[in-house]
Amino acid sequence: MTASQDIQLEIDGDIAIVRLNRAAKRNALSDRLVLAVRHTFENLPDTVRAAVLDGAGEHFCAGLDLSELKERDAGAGLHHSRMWHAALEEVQYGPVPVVAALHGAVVGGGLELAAACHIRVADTTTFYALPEGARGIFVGGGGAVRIPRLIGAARMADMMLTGRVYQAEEGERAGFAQYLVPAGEAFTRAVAIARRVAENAPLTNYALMHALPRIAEQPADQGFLTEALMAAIAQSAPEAKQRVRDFLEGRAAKVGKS
Ligand code: 1HE
Repeated sequence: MTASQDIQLEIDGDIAIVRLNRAAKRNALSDRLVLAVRHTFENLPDTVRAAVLDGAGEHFCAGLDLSELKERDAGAGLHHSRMWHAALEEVQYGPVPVVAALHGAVVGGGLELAAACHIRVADTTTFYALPEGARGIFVGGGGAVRIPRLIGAARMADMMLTGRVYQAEEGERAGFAQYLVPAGEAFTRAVAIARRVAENAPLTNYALMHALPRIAEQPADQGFLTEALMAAIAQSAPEAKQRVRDFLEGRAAKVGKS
């Protein structure tokens, strides 16, 4: 199934595989590709329970398509950034959890896109950078909000001020990725993780995507109440009750013994 010229969409059971497909340009994010990302996540079939986001070729994504970087007045620049925000919101707060399969360059807007995903699996070829500093621009795809939440504002500022590049191992320790795998194995591992995520009760996945990041931003007092409301809704679903019964009656896997 093809979503657009620049994106490949494949539905494999209840998993969607979304692949940036501009390998010749290192998957640089043209406006057309950013809009295709938005359209793809907005229109995933109802049967999909988790997604994998991959990049064709040796690099996940080289960031903003610099050939389209034009001089914009302040208003046009604002709208361009907001267009990216709307697309990446669709990844973060779309219908299903998204597992990014990272390899090679994860830079600039490519890192902003990866940061909008819920789980990042990086292979040992992965490197992370924010060349915006060197290009005389700033992040505009939500990176200033999402990247400090992964690695802290101090590390992000250092990357942009000095051009520092994080290699895969160091990047995993810093918090860019939750998983580090051997070269060439990010996609296979991301699919396996997506399949595991797809087995969860839909309301649990909804809570993790939509409630958890908001609770984490709330003052504790409000967070406790939001957590209680979400917990009450999740446990009241028939599927949750069945899953607890399955455990109590010996039908469900024990922790650590799946
Ligand atoms: C591109 C882009 C791009 C490659 N826009 N065309 N991002 C950057 O500053 C990163 C710029 N890219 C690179 O540093 C390198 O290309 C890579 C390290 C990612 C890969 O290197 P390599 O040797 O594998 O590929 P290459 O030979 O540099 O690139 C192959 C082609 O892709 C070449 O085009 P060709 O027509 O000469 O074959 C490159 O020009 C093209 N290409 N990257 C346009 N980014 C919401 S705001 C976000 C702001 C940002 O993201 S700023 C950071 C931009």
